[in-house]
Amino acid sequence: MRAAVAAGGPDAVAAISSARATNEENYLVQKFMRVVIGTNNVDNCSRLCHSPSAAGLTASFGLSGGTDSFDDVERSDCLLLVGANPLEAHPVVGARLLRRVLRGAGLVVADPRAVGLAVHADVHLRPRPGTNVALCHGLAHVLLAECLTDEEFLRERVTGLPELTELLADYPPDRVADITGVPATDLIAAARLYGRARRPAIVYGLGVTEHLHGTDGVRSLANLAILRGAVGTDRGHGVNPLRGQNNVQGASDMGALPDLLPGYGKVIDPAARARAEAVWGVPVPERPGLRIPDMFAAARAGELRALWVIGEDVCATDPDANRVAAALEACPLVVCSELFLSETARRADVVLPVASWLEKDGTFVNFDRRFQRVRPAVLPPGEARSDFDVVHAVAAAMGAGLGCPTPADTLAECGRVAPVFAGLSHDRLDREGAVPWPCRDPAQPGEAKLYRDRFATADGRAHLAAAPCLPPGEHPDDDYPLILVTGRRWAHYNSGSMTRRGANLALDPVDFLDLHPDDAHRYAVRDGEPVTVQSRHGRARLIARVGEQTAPGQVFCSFHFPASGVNRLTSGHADTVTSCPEYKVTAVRVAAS
Ligand SMILES: Nc1nc2c(c(=O)[nH]1)N[C@H]1C(S)=C(S)[C@@H](COP(=O)(O)OP(=O)(O)OC[C@H]3O[C@@H](n4cnc5c(=O)[nH]c(N)nc54)[C@H](O)[C@@H]3O)O[C@H]1N2
Ligand SMILES: Nc1nc2c(c(=O)[nH]1)N[C@H]1C(S)=C(S)[C@@H](COP(=O)(O)OP(=O)(O)OC[C@H]3O[C@@H](n4cnc5c(=O)[nH]c(N)nc54)[C@H](O)[C@@H]3O)O[C@H]1N2
Ligand SMILES: [Mo]
Repeated sequence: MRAAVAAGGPDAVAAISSARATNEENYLVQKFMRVVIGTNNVDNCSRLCHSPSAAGLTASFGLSGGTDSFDDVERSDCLLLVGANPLEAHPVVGARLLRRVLRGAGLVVADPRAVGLAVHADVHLRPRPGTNVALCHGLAHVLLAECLTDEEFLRERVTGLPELTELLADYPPDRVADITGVPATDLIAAARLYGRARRPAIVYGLGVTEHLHGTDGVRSLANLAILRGAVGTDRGHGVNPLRGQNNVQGASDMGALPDLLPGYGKVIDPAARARAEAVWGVPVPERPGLRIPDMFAAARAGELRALWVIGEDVCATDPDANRVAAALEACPLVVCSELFLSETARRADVVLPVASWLEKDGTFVNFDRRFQRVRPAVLPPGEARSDFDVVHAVAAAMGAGLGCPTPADTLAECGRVAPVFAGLSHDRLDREGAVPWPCRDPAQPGEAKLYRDRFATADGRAHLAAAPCLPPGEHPDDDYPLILVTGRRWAHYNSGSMTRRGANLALDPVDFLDLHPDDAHRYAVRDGEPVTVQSRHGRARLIARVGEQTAPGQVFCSFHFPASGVNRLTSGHADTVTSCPEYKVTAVRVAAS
């Protein structure tokens, strides 16, 4: 890395930090990059996942996290579940939501597929993939038209109503039905359920974010809670992303992001930099760093000379995988910190074996912003060391010290850089179990529910967004007539590197492509037989599974078996605000193989 800095300057080095690692490890990685290397080139897999939530929720409400605690969401009398499949991807949450529904709460599900909780919904909206913005506007149109809004809340605590009202005139249910494929009657029924509930809650997932206009999707969804006065009040339980990795909220909270410091101070804000500089004792670079896709582009252009990939299997899970492999090939030094010899580790110049969460000490932040402790339950195998020790050792080898000798010291230092975490410490978590942020003072309980008094925006108000519905990046045509949606299956986890090694493989041994009987017939594909899927970017081989869970014209698969090549199919299109990949819309064709 020293040679890379000497040859290309600090910005010729970049790191991808792990949303699976602890807060303390993520804090150290970003500190290493900013203080020892001297660059903001650090990012984490939130980029591929819920970066549109961070951007959208911050713009609408002021802070980058879900608005309410899950315990509160569970008390809601009407759930609006959009683009999330918690029975498979968040089974504990899914089971608790299902219990709530079976006990009488209303349920509206918006998902193109008839899976999971959709089967139990009062109304199941099946929008065409990539049309969430129009769908939300359609619901908002009905809320306004039928006076199901909270006028006092809108007057006292909200900006942007005139602009949104004007935009919504263009989204009557009939037009929205044309754009989304959702019948107008279903749209009206869903809006009435959400609009008439006493304490509605919105819960959502990647079906909202992983789109060309994912941030607009989040903001349009937030509009619904704002119109109802169901956020920051007792009249509802807000807007809640079901975040993915065990510590993806924490990795971002800790500032493993190219434009944000720990606690979300902006790199371009001199006051935020000054706070970090006062603790770190060195200047913080002023220019935001590279996002993950820009790191790969810089590598392909010969500008990136060293890339440290920590706990992310970019060759398996980033989109347009052929181009990711080309980037790693072009980069003179690739270092990979891993539990296993992943697809990425295989292509790295140096592999550093690291310990898993079961083997280390620190904290995670879960999806409702609660800090919780993890402690070593077993010893790491062989020469594996924690990411914490590895980052320290690499800094030491470069002649630098990072301070922060223990994870507890590290969280304490983070609290000095980021006032929103100042009230947290390992001691306190050991005593109290879980504490949510913001928590500015050791004497405060932390804010499980946000925005009771004011929103955290500059003017203290919630901001309605009047974003028009724009088309997705990929469109079907004669050559690629189907839309491929990718997502999760219950028995496997992301790259599958942790679930294809054990008994889970027996639960789900085959990488299926789900398709509708009409399409199976049209393309002469038979249930249980191999199928080749071709997109404009690459090719994958899967096993056909014919059924009615997917709508005609759409196919679905996971990305849990890298050998099948699913992420060679997905495109470089990404959310225009955050660069989150458009994993949910790829035009493909299928053929028996
Ligand atoms: N078993 C298991 N659990 C996991 C994971 C795993 O790999 N396996 N991964 C973890 C991670 S990292 C994450 S981020 C979470 C993700 O959890 P989820 O967000 O629930 O996961 P997905 O299955 O990717 O997508 C959710 C749904 O979005 C729908 N969808 C696609 N396009 C659209 C659209 O345009 N509009 C709407 N309304 N819906 C759409 C899909 O049909 C899918 O059912 O899960 C976490 N939990
Ligand atoms: N087609 C398609 N692709 C997708 C998605 C999609 O919906 N569709 N979803 C995207 C999303 S939301 C996400 S979050 C990404 C996830 O993608 P990744 O983060 O790449 O996948 P994981 O399998 O969760 O974990 C990556 C690696 O971390 C290692 N690991 C586990 N614990 C530790 C640790 O403590 N330290 C270190 N150093 N390594 C560790 C594991 O061995 C594993 O190889 O995939 C994205 N890719
Ligand atoms: Mo994720």
